[in-house]
Amino acid sequence: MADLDVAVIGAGFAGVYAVHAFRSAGLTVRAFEAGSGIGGTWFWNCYPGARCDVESKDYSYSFSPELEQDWSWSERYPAQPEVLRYLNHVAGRFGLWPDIQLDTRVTAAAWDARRSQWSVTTDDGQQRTARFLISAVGCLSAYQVPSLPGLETFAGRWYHTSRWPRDGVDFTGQRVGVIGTGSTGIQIAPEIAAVAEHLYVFQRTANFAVPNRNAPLDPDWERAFKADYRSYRKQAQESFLGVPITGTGRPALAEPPAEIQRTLMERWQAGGGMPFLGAYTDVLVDRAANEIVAEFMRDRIRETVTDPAVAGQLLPRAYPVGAKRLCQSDDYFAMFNRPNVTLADIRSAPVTAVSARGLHTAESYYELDALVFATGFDAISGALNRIDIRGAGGAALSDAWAAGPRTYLGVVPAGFPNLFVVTGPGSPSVFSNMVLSIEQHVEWIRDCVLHAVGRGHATVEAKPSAEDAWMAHVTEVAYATLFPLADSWYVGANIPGKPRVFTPYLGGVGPYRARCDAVAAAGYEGFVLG
Ligand code: N01
Repeated sequence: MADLDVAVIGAGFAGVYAVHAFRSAGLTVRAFEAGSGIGGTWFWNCYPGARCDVESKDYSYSFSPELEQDWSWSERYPAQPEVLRYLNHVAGRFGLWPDIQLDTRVTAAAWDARRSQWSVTTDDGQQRTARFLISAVGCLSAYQVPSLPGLETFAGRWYHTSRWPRDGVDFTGQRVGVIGTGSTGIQIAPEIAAVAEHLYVFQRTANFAVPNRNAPLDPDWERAFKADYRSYRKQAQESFLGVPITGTGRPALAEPPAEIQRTLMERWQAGGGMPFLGAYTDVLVDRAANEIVAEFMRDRIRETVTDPAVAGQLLPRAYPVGAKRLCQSDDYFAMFNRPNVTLADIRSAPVTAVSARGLHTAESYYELDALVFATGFDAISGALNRIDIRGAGGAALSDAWAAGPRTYLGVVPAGFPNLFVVTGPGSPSVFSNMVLSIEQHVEWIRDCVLHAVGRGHATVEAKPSAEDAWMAHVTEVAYATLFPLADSWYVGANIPGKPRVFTPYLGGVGPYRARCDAVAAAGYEGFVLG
Protein backbone atom coordinates (compact mmCIF):
# COMPACT_ATOMS: atom_id res chain seq x y z
CA MET A 1 0.00 0.00 0.00
CA ALA A 2 1.34 3.43 -0.98
CA ASP A 3 2.31 5.99 1.67
CA LEU A 4 0.12 8.60 0.01
CA ASP A 5 -2.78 8.74 -2.38
CA VAL A 6 -1.29 11.77 -4.07
CA ALA A 7 2.22 13.25 -4.16
CA VAL A 8 2.49 16.79 -5.50
CA ILE A 9 5.72 18.30 -6.81
CA GLY A 10 5.83 21.99 -5.98
CA ALA A 11 3.86 24.36 -3.75
CA GLY A 12 3.13 27.40 -5.88
CA PHE A 13 -0.44 28.36 -6.79
CA ALA A 14 -0.94 24.90 -8.33
CA GLY A 15 0.59 22.80 -5.54
CA VAL A 16 -1.17 24.73 -2.78
CA TYR A 17 -4.55 24.31 -4.44
CA ALA A 18 -3.87 20.64 -5.21
CA VAL A 19 -3.24 19.98 -1.51
CA HIS A 20 -6.53 21.65 -0.64
CA ALA A 21 -8.53 19.97 -3.41
CA PHE A 22 -7.31 16.42 -2.79
CA ARG A 23 -7.50 16.68 0.95
CA SER A 24 -11.05 18.03 0.76
CA ALA A 25 -11.88 15.01 -1.41
CA GLY A 26 -10.74 12.69 1.40
CA LEU A 27 -7.42 11.61 -0.10
CA THR A 28 -4.03 11.72 1.56
CA VAL A 29 -1.74 14.22 -0.13
CA ARG A 30 1.66 15.80 0.39
CA ALA A 31 3.37 18.55 -1.57
CA PHE A 32 7.16 18.58 -1.79
CA GLU A 33 8.57 22.06 -2.33
CA ALA A 34 12.23 22.88 -3.00
CA GLY A 35 11.92 26.41 -1.62
CA SER A 36 11.99 27.37 2.03
CA GLY A 37 8.55 28.89 1.53
CA ILE A 38 5.50 28.34 -0.63
CA GLY A 39 4.78 30.42 -3.72
CA GLY A 40 6.83 28.83 -6.50
CA THR A 41 7.59 31.52 -9.05
CA TRP A 42 6.35 34.13 -6.58
CA PHE A 43 8.72 32.81 -3.94
CA TRP A 44 11.83 32.77 -6.11
CA ASN A 45 11.27 35.89 -8.22
CA CYS A 46 11.59 38.38 -5.39
CA TYR A 47 13.65 40.84 -7.43
CA PRO A 48 12.82 44.55 -7.07
CA GLY A 49 9.92 45.55 -9.30
CA ALA A 50 8.44 42.04 -9.58
CA ARG A 51 4.74 42.49 -10.19
CA CYS A 52 1.98 40.45 -11.79
CA ASP A 53 0.74 41.51 -15.24
CA VAL A 54 -2.74 40.12 -14.60
CA GLU A 55 -5.02 42.18 -12.38
CA SER A 56 -5.35 41.09 -8.76
CA LYS A 57 -9.13 40.63 -9.07
CA ASP A 58 -8.38 37.94 -11.69
CA TYR A 59 -5.09 36.56 -10.39
CA SER A 60 -6.59 35.01 -7.28
CA TYR A 61 -8.33 31.78 -6.36
CA SER A 62 -12.04 31.51 -7.02
CA PHE A 63 -12.69 28.20 -5.24
CA SER A 64 -13.79 29.88 -2.01
CA PRO A 65 -16.37 32.70 -2.18
CA GLU A 66 -15.52 33.53 1.44
CA LEU A 67 -11.81 33.90 0.69
CA GLU A 68 -12.67 36.00 -2.34
CA GLN A 69 -14.79 38.33 -0.22
CA ASP A 70 -12.45 38.55 2.78
CA TRP A 71 -9.16 39.16 1.02
CA SER A 72 -8.45 42.73 -0.09
CA TRP A 73 -5.82 43.49 -2.70
CA SER A 74 -4.14 46.83 -2.29
CA GLU A 75 -3.30 47.46 -5.95
CA ARG A 76 -4.68 46.84 -9.42
CA TYR A 77 -1.59 44.75 -10.29
CA PRO A 78 -0.22 43.00 -7.21
CA ALA A 79 3.47 43.23 -6.39
CA GLN A 80 5.38 40.04 -5.59
CA PRO A 81 5.34 40.44 -1.77
CA GLU A 82 1.56 40.84 -1.75
CA VAL A 83 1.04 37.72 -3.91
CA LEU A 84 3.24 35.80 -1.50
CA ARG A 85 1.31 37.12 1.51
CA TYR A 86 -1.92 36.00 -0.18
CA LEU A 87 -0.66 32.47 -0.76
CA ASN A 88 0.56 32.18 2.81
CA HIS A 89 -2.82 33.43 4.00
CA VAL A 90 -4.54 30.74 1.91
CA ALA A 91 -2.28 28.00 3.28
CA GLY A 92 -2.99 29.12 6.85
CA ARG A 93 -6.70 29.71 6.37
CA PHE A 94 -7.32 26.25 4.91
CA GLY A 95 -4.89 24.48 7.25
CA LEU A 96 -2.64 23.24 4.45
CA TRP A 97 0.75 23.53 6.16
CA PRO A 98 0.82 19.98 7.60
CA ASP A 99 0.68 18.57 4.07
CA ILE A 100 3.36 20.82 2.58
CA GLN A 101 6.99 19.82 3.03
CA LEU A 102 9.37 22.72 2.39
CA ASP A 103 13.10 22.60 1.61
CA THR A 104 12.57 19.31 -0.19
CA ARG A 105 13.39 18.93 -3.86
CA VAL A 106 11.98 15.97 -5.78
CA THR A 107 14.92 14.53 -7.70
CA ALA A 108 13.38 11.40 -9.21
CA ALA A 109 10.12 9.54 -9.59
CA ALA A 110 9.69 6.03 -10.94
CA TRP A 111 6.53 4.16 -11.86
CA ASP A 112 6.26 0.79 -10.15
CA ALA A 113 3.99 -1.18 -12.48
CA ARG A 114 3.73 -4.17 -10.14
CA ARG A 115 2.31 -2.08 -7.30
CA SER A 116 0.67 0.55 -9.52
CA GLN A 117 2.29 3.40 -7.65
CA TRP A 118 4.98 6.03 -7.97
CA SER A 119 8.16 5.93 -5.96
CA VAL A 120 9.24 9.52 -5.34
CA THR A 121 12.81 10.37 -4.31
CA THR A 122 13.68 13.66 -2.63
CA ASP A 123 17.02 15.37 -2.06
CA ASP A 124 16.97 14.54 1.65
CA GLY A 125 17.44 10.91 0.60
CA GLN A 126 13.87 9.92 1.47
CA GLN A 127 11.59 7.83 -0.69
CA ARG A 128 7.81 8.03 -0.59
CA THR A 129 5.26 6.08 -2.54
CA ALA A 130 2.06 7.53 -3.96
CA ARG A 131 -0.70 6.19 -6.15
CA PHE A 132 -0.88 9.38 -8.15
CA LEU A 133 1.82 11.90 -8.94
CA ILE A 134 0.96 15.48 -9.76
CA SER A 135 3.44 17.87 -11.26
CA ALA A 136 2.83 21.41 -10.07
CA VAL A 137 6.32 22.57 -11.02
CA GLY A 138 5.17 25.56 -13.05
CA CYS A 139 5.94 26.66 -16.58
CA LEU A 140 8.61 29.23 -15.69
CA SER A 141 10.72 27.79 -12.90
CA ALA A 142 13.84 26.32 -14.53
CA TYR A 143 15.88 29.52 -14.85
CA GLN A 144 18.70 29.88 -17.35
CA VAL A 145 22.01 31.71 -17.10
CA PRO A 146 23.76 32.06 -20.47
CA SER A 147 27.21 30.53 -20.56
CA LEU A 148 29.42 33.60 -21.01
CA PRO A 149 33.14 32.94 -21.25
CA GLY A 150 34.92 34.26 -18.17
CA LEU A 151 31.85 34.70 -15.96
CA GLU A 152 33.64 32.76 -13.23
CA THR A 153 36.41 35.40 -13.21
CA PHE A 154 34.04 38.30 -12.55
CA ALA A 155 35.14 40.04 -9.33
CA GLY A 156 31.77 41.70 -8.73
CA ARG A 157 28.55 39.94 -7.76
CA TRP A 158 26.19 38.48 -10.32
CA TYR A 159 22.58 37.47 -9.89
CA HIS A 160 19.76 35.77 -11.78
CA THR A 161 16.43 37.48 -11.15
CA SER A 162 14.78 34.15 -10.40
CA ARG A 163 17.17 33.41 -7.53
CA TRP A 164 17.21 36.86 -6.02
CA PRO A 165 18.71 37.13 -2.51
CA ARG A 166 15.81 37.19 -0.07
CA ASP A 167 17.25 40.07 1.94
CA GLY A 168 17.69 42.18 -1.19
CA VAL A 169 20.67 43.76 -2.90
CA ASP A 170 21.87 47.33 -2.41
CA PHE A 171 23.10 48.71 -5.74
CA THR A 172 23.63 52.22 -4.39
CA GLY A 173 26.61 53.84 -6.07
CA GLN A 174 27.36 50.78 -8.23
CA ARG A 175 27.80 50.30 -11.96
CA VAL A 176 25.29 47.58 -12.82
CA GLY A 177 24.65 45.65 -16.03
CA VAL A 178 21.31 44.01 -16.78
CA ILE A 179 21.23 41.38 -19.52
CA GLY A 180 17.72 40.70 -20.79
CA THR A 181 14.82 42.94 -21.71
CA GLY A 182 11.83 40.61 -21.36
CA SER A 183 9.06 41.05 -18.77
CA THR A 184 11.58 40.64 -15.95
CA GLY A 185 14.34 42.91 -17.30
CA ILE A 186 11.79 45.61 -18.02
CA GLN A 187 10.54 45.44 -14.43
CA ILE A 188 13.88 45.38 -12.64
CA ALA A 189 15.81 47.92 -14.75
CA PRO A 190 13.97 51.07 -13.55
CA GLU A 191 14.36 49.94 -9.93
CA ILE A 192 18.12 49.58 -10.34
CA ALA A 193 18.42 52.82 -12.31
CA ALA A 194 16.82 54.67 -9.39
CA VAL A 195 19.73 53.80 -7.05
CA ALA A 196 22.74 52.77 -9.13
CA GLU A 197 25.54 55.08 -10.13
CA HIS A 198 25.06 53.78 -13.66
CA LEU A 199 22.89 51.15 -15.30
CA TYR A 200 23.82 49.47 -18.57
CA VAL A 201 20.91 47.67 -20.23
CA PHE A 202 22.21 44.97 -22.59
CA GLN A 203 19.49 44.44 -25.17
CA ARG A 204 19.48 41.58 -27.66
CA THR A 205 15.91 42.05 -28.86
CA ALA A 206 13.89 45.25 -28.49
CA ASN A 207 10.55 44.49 -26.88
CA PHE A 208 7.04 45.88 -26.92
CA ALA A 209 5.56 47.09 -23.65
CA VAL A 210 2.21 48.61 -22.72
CA PRO A 211 1.60 50.72 -19.62
CA ASN A 212 0.13 49.11 -16.52
CA ARG A 213 -1.46 52.26 -15.13
CA ASN A 214 -1.09 50.53 -11.81
CA ALA A 215 -2.91 52.22 -8.93
CA PRO A 216 -4.22 51.51 -5.44
CA LEU A 217 -7.63 49.87 -5.47
CA ASP A 218 -10.45 52.09 -4.34
CA PRO A 219 -12.46 50.47 -1.50
CA ASP A 220 -15.77 51.65 -3.02
CA TRP A 221 -14.85 50.08 -6.35
CA GLU A 222 -13.83 46.89 -4.56
CA ARG A 223 -17.13 46.66 -2.68
CA ALA A 224 -19.15 47.15 -5.84
CA PHE A 225 -17.04 44.67 -7.80
CA LYS A 226 -17.20 42.00 -5.12
CA ALA A 227 -20.99 42.18 -5.00
CA ASP A 228 -21.02 40.28 -8.30
CA TYR A 229 -17.75 38.35 -8.08
CA ARG A 230 -19.38 34.98 -8.76
CA SER A 231 -20.83 35.93 -12.11
CA TYR A 232 -17.54 37.65 -13.03
CA ARG A 233 -15.68 34.40 -12.32
CA LYS A 234 -18.13 32.51 -14.51
CA GLN A 235 -17.48 34.91 -17.36
CA ALA A 236 -13.73 34.44 -16.81
CA GLN A 237 -14.05 30.66 -17.03
CA GLU A 238 -15.86 30.93 -20.33
CA SER A 239 -13.59 33.61 -21.77
CA PHE A 240 -10.69 33.18 -24.16
CA LEU A 241 -7.88 34.22 -21.83
CA GLY A 242 -9.36 33.47 -18.44
CA VAL A 243 -10.00 37.19 -18.04
CA PRO A 244 -13.16 38.72 -19.49
CA ILE A 245 -12.00 41.21 -22.12
CA THR A 246 -14.23 43.33 -24.26
CA GLY A 247 -12.85 43.83 -27.74
CA THR A 248 -14.44 45.78 -30.54
CA GLY A 249 -15.32 42.47 -32.20
CA ARG A 250 -14.08 43.90 -35.50
CA PRO A 251 -10.91 43.34 -37.55
CA ALA A 252 -8.51 46.28 -37.61
CA LEU A 253 -8.18 45.97 -41.37
CA ALA A 254 -11.86 46.85 -41.78
CA GLU A 255 -11.63 49.92 -39.53
CA PRO A 256 -10.85 53.51 -40.63
CA PRO A 257 -7.26 54.41 -39.55
CA ALA A 258 -8.37 57.33 -37.36
CA GLU A 259 -10.81 55.06 -35.52
CA ILE A 260 -8.05 52.50 -34.89
CA GLN A 261 -5.81 55.18 -33.42
CA ARG A 262 -8.65 56.40 -31.19
CA THR A 263 -9.46 52.88 -29.97
CA LEU A 264 -5.83 51.95 -29.32
CA MET A 265 -5.14 55.24 -27.52
CA GLU A 266 -8.15 54.74 -25.29
CA ARG A 267 -6.90 51.27 -24.32
CA TRP A 268 -3.32 52.52 -23.99
CA GLN A 269 -4.50 55.16 -21.52
CA ALA A 270 -6.46 52.56 -19.54
CA GLY A 271 -3.39 50.27 -19.33
CA GLY A 272 -2.98 46.51 -19.48
CA GLY A 273 -1.89 44.18 -22.25
CA MET A 274 -4.93 41.95 -22.73
CA PRO A 275 -7.51 44.67 -23.54
CA PHE A 276 -4.96 46.41 -25.76
CA LEU A 277 -4.04 43.37 -27.86
CA GLY A 278 -7.64 42.15 -27.79
CA ALA A 279 -9.06 45.36 -29.28
CA TYR A 280 -9.29 43.87 -32.78
CA THR A 281 -9.92 40.33 -33.92
CA ASP A 282 -7.14 40.10 -36.51
CA VAL A 283 -4.10 41.44 -34.65
CA LEU A 284 -2.68 38.04 -33.74
CA VAL A 285 -3.51 36.34 -37.03
CA ASP A 286 -2.84 38.91 -39.74
CA ARG A 287 0.57 40.48 -40.31
CA ALA A 288 -0.81 43.74 -41.72
CA ALA A 289 -3.24 44.24 -38.83
CA ASN A 290 -0.46 43.40 -36.40
CA GLU A 291 1.82 45.97 -37.98
CA ILE A 292 -0.74 48.74 -37.40
CA VAL A 293 -0.73 48.02 -33.67
CA ALA A 294 3.07 47.59 -33.62
CA GLU A 295 3.56 50.98 -35.26
CA PHE A 296 1.20 52.60 -32.77
CA MET A 297 3.40 51.23 -30.00
CA ARG A 298 6.61 52.36 -31.70
CA ASP A 299 5.14 55.87 -31.86
CA ARG A 300 4.70 55.81 -28.09
CA ILE A 301 8.39 54.92 -27.69
CA ARG A 302 9.41 57.70 -30.09
CA GLU A 303 7.42 60.27 -28.11
CA THR A 304 8.72 59.03 -24.72
CA VAL A 305 12.46 58.62 -25.33
CA THR A 306 14.09 62.00 -25.95
CA ASP A 307 17.28 60.83 -27.70
CA PRO A 308 16.16 59.72 -31.19
CA ALA A 309 19.14 57.36 -31.54
CA VAL A 310 18.25 55.56 -28.31
CA ALA A 311 14.57 55.54 -29.27
CA GLY A 312 15.53 54.00 -32.59
CA GLN A 313 17.36 51.16 -30.86
CA LEU A 314 14.37 50.52 -28.62
CA LEU A 315 11.88 50.16 -31.48
CA PRO A 316 10.79 46.52 -31.64
CA ARG A 317 10.89 45.13 -35.17
CA ALA A 318 12.01 41.51 -34.82
CA TYR A 319 8.63 39.86 -34.29
CA PRO A 320 4.87 40.56 -34.48
CA VAL A 321 3.57 42.32 -31.39
CA GLY A 322 1.99 39.81 -29.01
CA ALA A 323 3.88 36.85 -30.49
CA LYS A 324 6.18 37.13 -27.48
CA ARG A 325 4.59 37.75 -24.12
CA LEU A 326 3.66 41.43 -24.11
CA CYS A 327 5.59 43.28 -21.40
CA GLN A 328 3.92 45.80 -19.13
CA SER A 329 5.62 48.79 -17.56
CA ASP A 330 4.81 52.33 -16.55
CA ASP A 331 8.40 53.53 -16.46
CA TYR A 332 10.73 51.39 -18.60
CA PHE A 333 11.03 53.56 -21.73
CA ALA A 334 11.13 56.86 -19.79
CA MET A 335 14.04 55.40 -17.79
CA PHE A 336 16.27 55.84 -20.86
CA ASN A 337 15.99 59.63 -20.43
CA ARG A 338 18.00 59.38 -17.21
CA PRO A 339 21.65 60.44 -17.49
CA ASN A 340 22.76 57.34 -15.57
CA VAL A 341 21.25 54.81 -18.02
CA THR A 342 22.93 53.49 -21.17
CA LEU A 343 21.38 51.12 -23.70
CA ALA A 344 23.85 48.68 -25.25
CA ASP A 345 22.80 46.76 -28.34
CA ILE A 346 24.17 43.23 -28.02
CA ARG A 347 22.43 42.05 -31.17
CA SER A 348 24.83 43.97 -33.43
CA ALA A 349 27.74 43.72 -30.98
CA PRO A 350 27.30 40.49 -28.97
CA VAL A 351 28.82 39.84 -25.58
CA THR A 352 32.18 38.17 -26.11
CA ALA A 353 33.43 37.68 -22.56
CA VAL A 354 33.22 38.66 -18.93
CA SER A 355 36.43 39.58 -17.13
CA ALA A 356 37.24 40.50 -13.54
CA ARG A 357 36.01 44.08 -13.80
CA GLY A 358 33.40 44.04 -16.54
CA LEU A 359 31.79 42.85 -19.70
CA HIS A 360 33.24 42.82 -23.20
CA THR A 361 31.18 43.06 -26.36
CA ALA A 362 32.31 42.88 -29.96
CA GLU A 363 32.58 46.68 -29.91
CA SER A 364 33.07 47.92 -26.33
CA TYR A 365 34.04 47.20 -22.77
CA TYR A 366 31.79 48.07 -19.80
CA GLU A 367 33.23 48.30 -16.27
CA LEU A 368 30.73 46.79 -13.86
CA ASP A 369 30.40 46.19 -10.13
CA ALA A 370 27.41 43.88 -10.54
CA LEU A 371 25.72 41.92 -13.29
CA VAL A 372 22.06 40.91 -13.36
CA PHE A 373 20.76 38.16 -15.61
CA ALA A 374 17.11 38.65 -16.51
CA THR A 375 17.56 35.94 -19.09
CA GLY A 376 14.47 33.86 -18.51
CA PHE A 377 13.68 30.19 -18.28
CA ASP A 378 13.84 26.80 -19.91
CA ALA A 379 10.09 27.18 -20.06
CA ILE A 380 7.21 24.71 -19.98
CA SER A 381 9.24 21.49 -20.04
CA GLY A 382 12.51 22.54 -18.34
CA ALA A 383 11.53 21.97 -14.72
CA LEU A 384 10.08 18.50 -15.33
CA ASN A 385 12.95 17.46 -17.57
CA ARG A 386 15.35 18.23 -14.71
CA ILE A 387 13.67 15.54 -12.59
CA ASP A 388 14.50 11.93 -13.44
CA ILE A 389 10.96 10.75 -14.17
CA ARG A 390 10.61 7.14 -15.32
CA GLY A 391 7.30 5.83 -16.59
CA ALA A 392 6.12 2.49 -17.93
CA GLY A 393 9.05 0.17 -18.69
CA GLY A 394 11.52 2.63 -17.15
CA ALA A 395 11.20 5.12 -20.04
CA ALA A 396 12.47 8.59 -19.17
CA LEU A 397 10.12 11.56 -19.57
CA SER A 398 13.05 13.61 -20.90
CA ASP A 399 13.44 11.02 -23.70
CA ALA A 400 9.71 10.97 -24.43
CA TRP A 401 9.92 14.76 -24.70
CA ALA A 402 13.23 14.89 -26.58
CA ALA A 403 11.53 16.24 -29.70
CA GLY A 404 9.34 18.57 -27.64
CA PRO A 405 6.99 18.11 -24.69
CA ARG A 406 3.76 16.20 -25.33
CA THR A 407 0.64 15.34 -23.41
CA TYR A 408 -2.92 14.33 -24.06
CA LEU A 409 -5.22 17.25 -23.32
CA GLY A 410 -2.37 19.29 -21.82
CA VAL A 411 -2.43 17.18 -18.70
CA VAL A 412 -1.28 13.54 -19.09
CA PRO A 413 1.82 12.32 -20.99
CA ALA A 414 1.26 8.95 -22.68
CA GLY A 415 3.45 6.21 -21.20
CA PHE A 416 3.37 7.72 -17.71
CA PRO A 417 0.46 6.15 -15.82
CA ASN A 418 -1.06 8.16 -12.99
CA LEU A 419 1.13 11.20 -13.74
CA PHE A 420 -0.74 14.47 -14.21
CA VAL A 421 0.84 17.78 -15.17
CA VAL A 422 -0.95 20.92 -13.99
CA THR A 423 -0.96 23.53 -16.79
CA GLY A 424 1.17 21.16 -18.84
CA PRO A 425 2.31 21.47 -22.45
CA GLY A 426 -0.73 21.41 -24.73
CA SER A 427 -2.91 23.35 -22.27
CA PRO A 428 -3.70 27.10 -22.35
CA SER A 429 -1.35 27.63 -19.37
CA VAL A 430 0.86 30.62 -20.18
CA PHE A 431 -1.75 31.99 -22.59
CA SER A 432 -4.24 32.43 -19.86
CA ASN A 433 -4.83 33.73 -16.40
CA MET A 434 -2.68 31.06 -14.76
CA VAL A 435 -4.57 30.92 -11.48
CA LEU A 436 -7.86 30.22 -13.22
CA SER A 437 -6.23 27.60 -15.46
CA ILE A 438 -4.59 26.00 -12.43
CA GLU A 439 -7.95 25.69 -10.68
CA GLN A 440 -9.54 24.16 -13.76
CA HIS A 441 -6.72 21.62 -14.14
CA VAL A 442 -6.53 20.67 -10.47
CA GLU A 443 -10.29 20.15 -10.30
CA TRP A 444 -10.31 18.11 -13.50
CA ILE A 445 -7.42 15.95 -12.25
CA ARG A 446 -9.11 15.48 -8.88
CA ASP A 447 -12.34 14.39 -10.55
CA CYS A 448 -10.45 12.00 -12.84
CA VAL A 449 -8.63 10.46 -9.86
CA LEU A 450 -11.89 10.14 -7.90
CA HIS A 451 -13.59 8.59 -10.93
CA ALA A 452 -10.81 5.98 -11.22
CA VAL A 453 -10.55 5.26 -7.50
CA GLY A 454 -14.33 5.13 -7.08
CA ARG A 455 -14.59 2.46 -9.77
CA GLY A 456 -11.73 0.41 -8.41
CA HIS A 457 -9.23 1.31 -11.12
CA ALA A 458 -5.58 1.41 -10.17
CA THR A 459 -4.29 3.27 -13.20
CA VAL A 460 -5.15 6.12 -15.54
CA GLU A 461 -3.19 6.25 -18.79
CA ALA A 462 -3.41 8.42 -21.87
CA LYS A 463 -3.64 6.54 -25.17
CA PRO A 464 -0.68 7.41 -27.44
CA SER A 465 -3.14 7.95 -30.31
CA ALA A 466 -5.08 10.47 -28.19
CA GLU A 467 -1.84 12.28 -27.35
CA ASP A 468 -0.84 12.38 -31.04
CA ALA A 469 -4.21 13.76 -32.07
CA TRP A 470 -4.22 16.38 -29.31
CA MET A 471 -0.72 17.64 -30.08
CA ALA A 472 -1.58 17.80 -33.80
CA HIS A 473 -4.58 19.95 -32.87
CA VAL A 474 -2.41 22.18 -30.65
CA THR A 475 0.02 22.67 -33.54
CA GLU A 476 -2.70 23.34 -36.08
CA VAL A 477 -4.30 26.02 -33.91
CA ALA A 478 -0.93 27.66 -33.21
CA TYR A 479 0.09 27.77 -36.86
CA ALA A 480 -3.11 29.59 -37.77
CA THR A 481 -1.72 32.54 -35.75
CA LEU A 482 1.37 34.76 -35.81
CA PHE A 483 2.77 33.26 -32.57
CA PRO A 484 5.17 30.76 -34.15
CA LEU A 485 6.90 33.61 -36.02
CA ALA A 486 8.70 34.86 -32.90
CA ASP A 487 11.89 33.39 -31.44
CA SER A 488 10.26 33.14 -28.04
CA TRP A 489 10.38 30.88 -25.03
CA TYR A 490 6.93 29.68 -26.19
CA VAL A 491 8.79 27.72 -28.89
CA GLY A 492 11.94 27.07 -26.86
CA ALA A 493 14.01 29.40 -29.06
CA ASN A 494 15.69 30.98 -26.02
CA ILE A 495 17.43 27.74 -25.05
CA PRO A 496 20.31 26.68 -27.31
CA GLY A 497 19.58 23.24 -28.80
CA LYS A 498 15.98 23.01 -27.59
CA PRO A 499 13.63 21.65 -30.29
CA ARG A 500 11.44 24.37 -31.75
CA VAL A 501 7.93 23.24 -30.87
CA PHE A 502 4.96 25.42 -30.03
CA THR A 503 3.21 23.70 -27.13
CA PRO A 504 0.83 26.12 -25.37
CA TYR A 505 -2.77 25.64 -26.52
CA LEU A 506 -4.21 28.70 -28.25
CA GLY A 507 -7.76 27.43 -28.57
CA GLY A 508 -8.96 29.51 -25.63
CA VAL A 509 -9.67 28.86 -21.98
CA GLY A 510 -13.46 28.50 -22.34
CA PRO A 511 -13.39 26.07 -25.29
CA TYR A 512 -10.55 24.13 -23.64
CA ARG A 513 -12.54 23.73 -20.44
CA ALA A 514 -15.53 22.52 -22.47
CA ARG A 515 -13.32 19.97 -24.22
CA CYS A 516 -11.91 18.67 -20.92
CA ASP A 517 -15.42 18.42 -19.49
CA ALA A 518 -16.63 16.55 -22.58
CA VAL A 519 -13.75 14.06 -22.29
CA ALA A 520 -14.72 13.41 -18.66
CA ALA A 521 -18.43 13.15 -19.48
CA ALA A 522 -17.60 10.53 -22.12
CA GLY A 523 -16.00 8.34 -19.43
CA TYR A 524 -12.51 9.81 -19.90
CA GLU A 525 -12.34 9.34 -23.62
CA GLY A 526 -8.77 8.83 -24.85
CA PHE A 527 -7.70 7.36 -21.51
CA VAL A 528 -7.31 3.76 -20.45
CA LEU A 529 -8.46 3.05 -16.91
CA GLY A 530 -6.81 -0.13 -15.74
O1 N01 B 1 12.37 36.02 -19.69
P1 N01 B 1 12.26 36.18 -21.28
P2 N01 B 1 11.68 36.87 -18.54
N1 N01 B 1 22.30 36.77 -24.30
O2 N01 B 1 12.69 34.89 -21.84
C1 N01 B 1 17.48 37.83 -23.13
C2 N01 B 1 6.73 35.83 -17.10
N2 N01 B 1 6.93 37.01 -16.29
O3 N01 B 1 12.18 36.37 -17.26
O4 N01 B 1 14.61 38.20 -26.67
C3 N01 B 1 21.65 37.93 -24.29
O5 N01 B 1 10.95 36.72 -21.69
C4 N01 B 1 16.36 37.65 -24.11
O6 N01 B 1 16.74 38.14 -25.38
P3 N01 B 1 15.97 37.58 -26.71
C5 N01 B 1 6.20 36.24 -18.46
O7 N01 B 1 5.32 35.26 -18.94
C6 N01 B 1 5.84 37.73 -15.96
O8 N01 B 1 11.80 38.32 -18.83
O9 N01 B 1 15.91 36.08 -26.55
N3 N01 B 1 20.37 38.06 -23.95
C7 N01 B 1 15.26 38.46 -23.42
O10 N01 B 1 15.45 39.83 -23.62
C8 N01 B 1 7.47 36.29 -19.25
O11 N01 B 1 7.32 36.22 -20.64
C9 N01 B 1 5.99 38.88 -15.27
O12 N01 B 1 16.83 38.03 -27.82
C10 N01 B 1 19.72 36.95 -23.61
C11 N01 B 1 15.51 38.13 -21.96
O13 N01 B 1 16.89 37.76 -21.85
C12 N01 B 1 8.24 35.14 -18.66
O14 N01 B 1 7.96 35.19 -17.28
C13 N01 B 1 7.22 39.33 -14.89
C14 N01 B 1 20.33 35.70 -23.59
C15 N01 B 1 14.69 36.99 -21.46
O15 N01 B 1 13.34 37.30 -21.59
C16 N01 B 1 9.73 35.20 -18.87
O16 N01 B 1 10.16 36.53 -18.68
C17 N01 B 1 8.32 38.59 -15.23
C18 N01 B 1 21.69 35.63 -23.96
N4 N01 B 1 22.35 34.47 -24.01
C19 N01 B 1 8.16 37.44 -15.93
N5 N01 B 1 19.43 34.78 -23.20
C20 N01 B 1 4.78 39.64 -14.96
O17 N01 B 1 3.80 39.11 -14.52
C21 N01 B 1 18.28 35.44 -22.99
N6 N01 B 1 18.46 36.75 -23.24
C22 N01 B 1 4.79 41.04 -15.29
